[in-house]
Amino acid sequence: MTYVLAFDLGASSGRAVLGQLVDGKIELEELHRFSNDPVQVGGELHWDILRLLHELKQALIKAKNRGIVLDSMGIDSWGVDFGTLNEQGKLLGNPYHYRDTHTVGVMEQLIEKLSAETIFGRTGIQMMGINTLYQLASLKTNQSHLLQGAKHILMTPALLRYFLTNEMHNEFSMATTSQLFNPIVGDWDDHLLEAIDIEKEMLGNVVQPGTYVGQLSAEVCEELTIDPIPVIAVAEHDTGSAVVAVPAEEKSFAYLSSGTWSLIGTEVQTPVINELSQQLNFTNEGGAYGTYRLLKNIMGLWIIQESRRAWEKAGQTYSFPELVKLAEQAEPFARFIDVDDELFMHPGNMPAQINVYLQQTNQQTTDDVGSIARVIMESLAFKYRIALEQIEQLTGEVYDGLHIVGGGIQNTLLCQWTANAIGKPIKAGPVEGSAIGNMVVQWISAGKLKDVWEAREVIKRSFPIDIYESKQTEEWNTAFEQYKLITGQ
Ligand code: ADP
Ligand code: LRH
Repeated sequence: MTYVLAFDLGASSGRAVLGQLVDGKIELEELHRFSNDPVQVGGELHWDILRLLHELKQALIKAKNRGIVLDSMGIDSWGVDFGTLNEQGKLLGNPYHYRDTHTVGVMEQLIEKLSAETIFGRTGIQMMGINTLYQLASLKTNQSHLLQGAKHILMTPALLRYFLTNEMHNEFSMATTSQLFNPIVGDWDDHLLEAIDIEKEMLGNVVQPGTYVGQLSAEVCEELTIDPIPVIAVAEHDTGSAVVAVPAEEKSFAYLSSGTWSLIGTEVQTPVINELSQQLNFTNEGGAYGTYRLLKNIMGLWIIQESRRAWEKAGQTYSFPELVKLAEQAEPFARFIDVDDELFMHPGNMPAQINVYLQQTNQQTTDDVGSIARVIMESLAFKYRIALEQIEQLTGEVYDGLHIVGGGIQNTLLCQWTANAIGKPIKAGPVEGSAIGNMVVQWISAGKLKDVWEAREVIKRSFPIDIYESKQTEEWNTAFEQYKLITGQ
């Protein structure tokens, strides 16, 4: 029996998952899991990219030691970040983490120079300060060493893939997250690149999800004493892979990919770039097989992760299930936050930042752990409702529920509250959405699955999907009005 291997790197953790197709069902096995810890150094925040490469290699060694034969492998990761390489293909430095402060104010400057209409109109991508466009503009302005002698820019999965194969190709789904790719012309955008003074050649060609992009290099095979493995450029943006794995039955469906970020949207065949999508600040990220993800990036479970880190630093350790339990016991609808407030974007003492928000909005501050967890979770659920209503406004469709995939579905209370907030049922599963979408693209390339719709049927019968019916509609509707009033939405 042969396997495919999916490397799925989220902002908080990474995993290598083995997949098999057995009697029309997918069987998964987590081969290797590791934390993804950004490193602060010299006042800057970077990814430990070589450590991540090390972890990928550990997974390959584990597979070898188990005698596992891999038909192919693919890598997906979080969006927008990248590494730069010189003429000899040497990495010029540790890639920045998108939460580093080097981009603060850069988007606003570029909007002044080019206008938001131009930037959004040429890319269809949500205006967010973390986008590659603003990161590169900042590096250029600050004459960063990362651009001194740089000849190549590779987005994170393409960079790791290059380390393993020696082949350089950026991939479509990931390329579109940069806000430098023009989906109408199907290429990097000359006008934007010129405005930030970056040569197009540095970004190179862009391959579509499902493309065979080489095999493990002789050097890597020798180091790990393994045979070459074919490598597929999957939908290398983790959200792109996650949406491939949504077990939808209808062409028109709404999803939430829930992890460090909450990505809520729908799948469309052409980007929706108009006045309304710009005004609502939606994005059109490229997906597999000619699709686009019309979605909104919402701050997500990052705020809980980061609160947990702050409590841990203060000597109080809570697991995620413990935090959920404490949230459940706290007073309902006592406070509200706009989870997308800039206060919550950068690493820091999140409970303290929440209290700053509460003070600014004349609400009662709190140091109670359960109350902090509760305000985050309730406010996320309400934000999902706002975004879902906006998606319906944009597409003219009415969705009969919301699919949720990703690690966040393990927070069953948040799933229930989301159902309550949107007044529609939630279909939660699978947890490993991105890894499954990653392997599905490999199987479609190998001809083992016909297309994404056959894949979605297979996913539906392979994994448990938990249904949460909406409850306490009146209370949640009343609280929603309060939430909107207090957060000014
Ligand atoms: P990413 O891929 O972005 O790193 P994941 O999809 O792995 O993120 O989701 C991680 C998040 O899922 C955590 O931040 C946490 O909020 C939530 N989570 C994970 N396990 C649990 C659990 N057992 N109970 C509640 N929440 C959980
Ligand atoms: C989620 C994600 C999201 C954004 C962010 C930077 O992991 O990929 O879609 O791009 O990370």
